[in-house]
Amino acid sequence: MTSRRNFLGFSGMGAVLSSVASNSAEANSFVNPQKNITSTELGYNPVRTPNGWTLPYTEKEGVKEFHLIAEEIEHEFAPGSTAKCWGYNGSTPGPTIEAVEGDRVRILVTNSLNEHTTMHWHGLILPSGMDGVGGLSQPQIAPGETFAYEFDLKQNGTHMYHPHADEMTQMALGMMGMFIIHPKEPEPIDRDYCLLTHNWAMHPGTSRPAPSVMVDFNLWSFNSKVFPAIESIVARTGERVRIRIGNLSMWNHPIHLHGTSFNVTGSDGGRWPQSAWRSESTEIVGVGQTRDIEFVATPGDWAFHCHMSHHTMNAMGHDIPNPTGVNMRGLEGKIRDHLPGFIAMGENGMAEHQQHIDVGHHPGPANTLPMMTGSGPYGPIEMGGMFTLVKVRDDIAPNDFSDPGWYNPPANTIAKKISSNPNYGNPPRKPS
Ligand SMILES: [Cu+2]
Repeated sequence: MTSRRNFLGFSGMGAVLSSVASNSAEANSFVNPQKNITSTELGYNPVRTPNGWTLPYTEKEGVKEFHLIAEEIEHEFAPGSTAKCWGYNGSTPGPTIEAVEGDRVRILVTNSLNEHTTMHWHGLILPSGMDGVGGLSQPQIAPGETFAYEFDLKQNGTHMYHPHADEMTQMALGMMGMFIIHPKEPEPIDRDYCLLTHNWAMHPGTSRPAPSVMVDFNLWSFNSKVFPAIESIVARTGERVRIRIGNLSMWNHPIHLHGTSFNVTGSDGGRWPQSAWRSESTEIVGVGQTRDIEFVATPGDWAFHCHMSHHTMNAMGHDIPNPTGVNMRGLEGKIRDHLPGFIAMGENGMAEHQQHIDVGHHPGPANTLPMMTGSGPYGPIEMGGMFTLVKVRDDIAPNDFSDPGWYNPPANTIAKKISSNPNYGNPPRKPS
């Protein structure tokens, strides 16, 4: 078995690749879509995986060979919360696999876990024995073993991969990735992004996701990151942007984009004929499904998030008594006699949670993210979880994906205060 260290060198992660590539004939044939290879050379416009990466491959006698390794990793959801997760090649989600319809691919899967695993290619049309269901379509891949999967790509679209062995545990800990198959003919997309949704039960103060939780999760992620650690989707005004969204979590996610009407244009069935497109502002991406949305970028900083409002929060108690409207004056001191540091919150709403956290006098449990976090140019954004931004500017170069900072709106196009008098005006109320 190749040692993990050697393997990572061979797989070309980051700077390691350049030193290996210069003195290894095999590594010279390495195709790394993240390095400056043009879309013409690749034959497709590569997908960008925010906070993630794309798996390089070697071309071997007409077969594209990829190598995944299942292993335990140290993962950061956002600064302030790290966990021992399981993933592939050093990350969760595992690296995005990209290939072209008609390619023959060989995917080596090395198991570096302490229990067996397999790999299922979710949505792919392939021989039954390559489908990766442990015990059904193949023997389990024991710890230390490497299996080879090899098949022709007979379709195009947005697909996923995940284990089909102790699936509940292995997926709960982060083992999953996206598998993008481009059509033979290039598509008129300027920027192509992919996001994999997931949920995690990180009990307060702990550092391993709990696999036995079925519904009461407390971290909701795009590409295993939570707001404000999720990279922005960046585009230039007028560009056609596609975001491919996959769901291997335990909930459905109504994914919502502000400021535009997008088209739902595809799935694991590839890019649909235009007659099948739907104009939406929110699209439910069901468990086990993928959906592609496309829109023409308009300038601004636009929220892009799951519309389940608890899915845009970080760690929180879901079974606390309702404090809204409860007069808690006097209560705080009495509870503090028993619980030093207790702060009575929520009488007027929950927004004060972030204020208390931000000023630092209400630290939460160790390794646990506050429920609301993140700040914008006008103050706290009061979000978490599956929330990020689409940032569109007029002056972004074609291959520039760097964060352009905050949007500076044109004069007279921003909501503004016109009164501080609570009795201002005469708003009509529903007649009694
Ligand atoms: Cu959601």
